[in-house]
Amino acid sequence: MSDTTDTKQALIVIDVQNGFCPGGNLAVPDGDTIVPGINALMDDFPLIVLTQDWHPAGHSSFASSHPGRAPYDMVDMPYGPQVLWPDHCVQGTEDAAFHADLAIDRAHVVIRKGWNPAIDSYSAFFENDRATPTGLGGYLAERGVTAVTLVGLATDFCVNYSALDAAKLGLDVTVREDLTRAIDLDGSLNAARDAMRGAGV
Ligand code: VGL
Ligand code: ZN
Repeated sequence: MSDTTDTKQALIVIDVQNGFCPGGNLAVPDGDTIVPGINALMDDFPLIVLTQDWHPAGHSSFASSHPGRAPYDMVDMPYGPQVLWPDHCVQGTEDAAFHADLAIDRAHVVIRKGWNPAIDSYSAFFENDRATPTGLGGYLAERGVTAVTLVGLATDFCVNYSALDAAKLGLDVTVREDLTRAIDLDGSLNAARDAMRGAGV
């Protein structure tokens, strides 16, 4: 990335919500420690996007919606394999709220995702069927954005999927790994790193 004050650059802050911070329902170790660095990085970008994991109660990605299943089990959904999660980021709850110290007033756009009861959505761009768009790709295209920098939670799920989709859309993608934290289920962090590097991120 050459010049971060270029108007073609956007910062995408993925899911910096209470649910993914210590004390949250799907806490990522040290998830809260990246908040000051993200706030500082906002100074360098003319366009700031936040994403918010925003599930209805009883969402199909929750283990509690699958009798006999436990969190972190895998199931086959019509759109492919899906990890089952603890109930998290339910719409309107404290768990779904942004971390209190995140500078949310600086955001131009907030993309809520995962609100379709039948499909999970890790990526800021497409739901987990990899086909249903959130609209962010169109928004960025219309604003003339050609390069995005990603930070937030979690490195190996929502950041990873968002980075891969951004690359697929032809954007120049940077992940500031120092401003992400991982869940790391069964080597998922290493797999995510390999996938992102392989995609030119
Ligand atoms: C996420 C699992 C389920 C994330 C969201 O933000 O990485 N992970 N929902
Ligand atoms: Zn979720």
